[in-house]
Amino acid sequence: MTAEPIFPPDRVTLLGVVNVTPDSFSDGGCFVGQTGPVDVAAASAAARRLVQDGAHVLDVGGESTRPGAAEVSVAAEIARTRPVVAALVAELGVPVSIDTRKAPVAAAALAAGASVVNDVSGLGHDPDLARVAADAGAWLIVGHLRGLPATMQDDPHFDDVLGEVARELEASLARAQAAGVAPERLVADPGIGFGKRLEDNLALLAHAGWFRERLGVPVLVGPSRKSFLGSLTGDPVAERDVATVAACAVAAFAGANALRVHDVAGGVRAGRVGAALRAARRKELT
Ligand code: HH2
Repeated sequence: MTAEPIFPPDRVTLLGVVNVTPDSFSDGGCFVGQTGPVDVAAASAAARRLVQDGAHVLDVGGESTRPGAAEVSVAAEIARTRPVVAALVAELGVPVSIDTRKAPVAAAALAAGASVVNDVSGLGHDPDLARVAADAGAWLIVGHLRGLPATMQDDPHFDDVLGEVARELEASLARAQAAGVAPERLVADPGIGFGKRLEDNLALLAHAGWFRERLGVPVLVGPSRKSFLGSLTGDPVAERDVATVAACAVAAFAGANALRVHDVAGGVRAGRVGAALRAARRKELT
C-alpha cells in the first residue's frame, strides 16, 4: 500500500483510464475481446503512455457502466482486471485504482497491489465493498448513481440536482465510514453522465467546489468523452477530447480536486489552467 497522499488538496490529480473491456463506450476492445485472453502487454504499454503524459493514478476497469451496459460476472471481471493491475503495479510506479462496483473484484485488485477502489455506484451495488476497501486501508471513491447503469438514463429527474446529489453522496460517505474507511481516504464524485440530464451534468461540473466544501472530502469528476459533450458540440465520441479538455478546465476552476480522463495530456493542461485561474480569483468579486 502506497503511503503517499494520492489526492492531495494542492494539486489536481489526474486519473488515466485503462478500460479492459470489449464494450466501453469510447475505448472498448483495445485490450480484450468478447472472448479470449487479455492483452496485458498492450494495456501496460498504453498505461505507460498515460503516465508519461502526466497521469498520477491509473484507473483499471473490467465492466462498462455506460447507459444500457449489461452486467459482467465477477469471474470475468477479475480475469480482465487482476493481471493488468498486477502488471501496472509492478512496472509503472504510480498508484493503481480498480473501477468496480463489486467487492470480490476490488479484493482481487487490492491483493494484486491496487490502492484505490473506484465505485461509481456509491456503495449502492455491493454492501461488502466498503469493508473490503477498509480492510486494505485503500482509498475509496464513491460516485453518485441512482439505479443501475442498464436503466439509469431512462427519464432521469431531479428537482434540486445539487442538493439531492449532495445528500445521497453524504449517505454513501457515511456508509463508507461506518464500514471502517478512514475519512481521510474518501473521495466523492457527483457521477457525471450517471442518470443525469444535460442540465444536471452542467450544474454538477460548475459546482465541483461547492461539493468539496459541503462534503469535506476531495471531489473527482469524470466528464471524459461523455454524451453531454456531444449534445453541446455535436461531436461524435471519437472527437470529444477537445470538449473534454474544456469541461475539465472549468471543473478545475470550479474546485474539482481530481479529473478522470482518457486523454491525460489534455487533462493535465486543463487542470493546470483551471487551477491557476481559480487561484487568481479575487474572492471579494466572486
Ligand atoms: N465514468 C465512467 C467509468 N468510471 N468512475 C468515476 N469515479 N467517475 C466517472 O465519471 C466514471 C467512472 C464511464 O466512462 P468510461 O470508463 O470511459 O466508459 P465505460 O463505462 O463504458 O467503460
